[in-house]
Formats: sequence, C-alpha cells, structure tokens
Amino acid sequence: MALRFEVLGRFNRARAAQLTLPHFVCQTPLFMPVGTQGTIKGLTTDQLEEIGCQIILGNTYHLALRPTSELIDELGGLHKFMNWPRALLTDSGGFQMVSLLHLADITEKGVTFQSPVDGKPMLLTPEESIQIQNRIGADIIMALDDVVKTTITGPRIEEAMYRTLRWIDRCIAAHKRPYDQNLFGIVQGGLDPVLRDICVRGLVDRNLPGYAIGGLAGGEDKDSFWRVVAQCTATLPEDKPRYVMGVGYPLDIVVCSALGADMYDCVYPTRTARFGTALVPEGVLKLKHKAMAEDTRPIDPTCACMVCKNYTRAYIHSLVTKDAMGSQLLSFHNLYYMMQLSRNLHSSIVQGKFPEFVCNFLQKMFPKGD
Ligand code: PRF
Ligand code: ZN
Repeated sequence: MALRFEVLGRFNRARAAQLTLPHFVCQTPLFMPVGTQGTIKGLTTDQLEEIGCQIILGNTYHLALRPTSELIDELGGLHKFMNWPRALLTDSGGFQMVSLLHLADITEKGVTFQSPVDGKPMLLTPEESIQIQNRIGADIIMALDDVVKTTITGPRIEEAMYRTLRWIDRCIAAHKRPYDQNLFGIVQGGLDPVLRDICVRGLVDRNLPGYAIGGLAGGEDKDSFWRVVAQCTATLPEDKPRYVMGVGYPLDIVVCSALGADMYDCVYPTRTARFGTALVPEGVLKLKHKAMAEDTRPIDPTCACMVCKNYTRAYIHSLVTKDAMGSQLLSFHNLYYMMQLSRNLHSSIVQGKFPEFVCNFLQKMFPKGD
C-alpha cells in the first residue's frame, strides 16, 4: 500500500488522522477542491498552497479527452504537468459521463458514450479507466463504478451494486502501480441498507487502501443521506480512510465527520463563487445583492484570508459578473473557508473539543430566532 493512515484523535465516531500519501502528508477530515482540466478555475497552484490545500481532485474523463493521458504521461505525470507538488486524486470517469452527458450507456463491458470532442462512440472499461489513471499518476485513484441516482428505485440499484463489485476485480487486476498509487473502492447500493452492507463487505474483502461512499448527494433527503453514511462508516475498517464522494456543503461535512468520514470533494465552493456567492459562518453571502454595493466590510470580518484582508464587499460586488477577478477572489475566499473548516474539524477532534466546535458552528449558521 502506498499510504499510511494514523488516527491521532477521536470523539465518539469522529476521527482526526494523518494520511500520508506519496506526495503529501494530509490531515483529516479534509476537503478536496475539484480541478477539472488540471486546474482549479481561477487559482494558481501557489495560491492553492497558500490557502492550505493538501490534495486536489482531477477528473479522468476530462483529462483523458484533453490534453489526453498519453500526453500527461509523456510530460511526466499530472503533478509535474500542472505544477502541483502536493497530493492528487483522480475520479474514474464513469460518474462524470453519466452525470454530464446523459448520453452514456452502461453495460457489463463498461460505460459507452459519445465523445464531446468529435461525437464518436467511445467505451470506458474498468481496465481503461485504471490504465488512464495510472498514466495520470495521482496519489489516489478511484475504481470505475456503476452509479445510479439515489432517487430511482427497483432492480437497477441492485444491478449497479453487483456490477460495481464485479468491476472492482477488473480494476484491481488492471492496476499497475499499487506501490505508488492507492486504488480506492466505491460503495454503491442506493438507499438500501442490505445492498450497502453487501457492497461494504465485498469491498472490505479485497483489502483496499481506502474506501469511498458513492451514489449520494444526488437529490435524496438529508435523513436518508446521513443514514447511509452512518451505516457505511460503522462497518468500514477503522484503520482506512473513508471518502464521501460529491459532498461539499459545510454542514454536510460537519455531520459526516461526526459520523466517522474523513474525506470530501465537491465543485460547490468554486461553482458557487462563480455565481457570486461567498461561504461565511452564517451560511452564504450573495455578493450580487444591491445591499453590497456600498458595504465597505470584508466578505467575512472573522476570516484571515488574503481577500478578506484586502478587499471590500463593495469592490467584489462591482466585479462579479463583469470581470473574472470577481469569481477568482470569491473562489479564493471560499476555498480558504473550506480549508479552515477542515483544519478546525481536525484540531477540535485532536484536542477533545469537537462538541464545542459543532455547537459553535451550528449556533452561527442557525442563530436563535431565525
Ligand atoms: N462515484 C464516482 N464519483 C462520484 C460519485 C460516485 O458515486 C459521486 C456521488 N454521487 C460524486 N462523484 N465515481
Ligand atoms: Zn476570506
């Protein structure tokens, strides 16, 4: 295995750990910003380091189309290509195709889809997904899974779960770099506890370096979402990282961490920045709002980030939708907020102050009388 996972502190089911990857030693719980074409939109890798970002996520699907995994491999791997010395994770590609293209069709062989570049039919098999991810060279690579929306019901959920289990063996067999890349399996099974249990057991039997909980954050209600996370974290091994895929609302990260999850990724903080929204302890602040036009305060007076130290709400209001700098400044602040949230989760768990942290977080977000 190419990772070490040492739990440094616990509070009930919550854990704070040190996750040692080939390119970086990370502290968990941690949030991973999503970079699509080998970049986090609007930020340089220096800025990402300054914010305290430990690991970023790249999408196999996007990178494989352009600039292509062969070219990335030839140029020395994605770390070098994008000038990012810290950890990287790539997702397997299937989920992106299904969620972005709607043209994708899943069979036992793999995911078939039409290339958005030239419209030609293409097939992504578990073997190919792993081969592409081996070329890209991220610290963590994800198995190709069969993802279905949690809001659908019936035999398709069961089929996707069993297919995900069959595909994991094809992924393991195809993986050529287990010495410096960690292959994570993905738990599927919709909202059905019996299917989730079969999938967890099946993956744990394969003794993988880490496990993801997939298929969530797709429109199901919070109660069902949290119940699946709680069930999976209760049965996944204590000594391996647990990654809840596609989760990025601050409140969900706090709840999932209390339930024993360690890693998260989402486009939300950067996407919402591009729509003019800042993440703040009270929830969100909409910079497009007229009320911001003459507001000389920083986005968040309690935030220590470069943007909050140097710019007013009025200035950012004047930029949003008019200049790329507006969304760049907001992305910087929002990712800083997510990194600060990760750091606070980690240190409060280590210091035995997790309940105080959660109470404080909830009181600010949901003040009395609201
Ligand atoms: N599988 C993969 N990537 C994902 C998910 C998944 O289930 C989610 C959750 N819907 C986000 N990203 N491979
Ligand atoms: Zn800030």
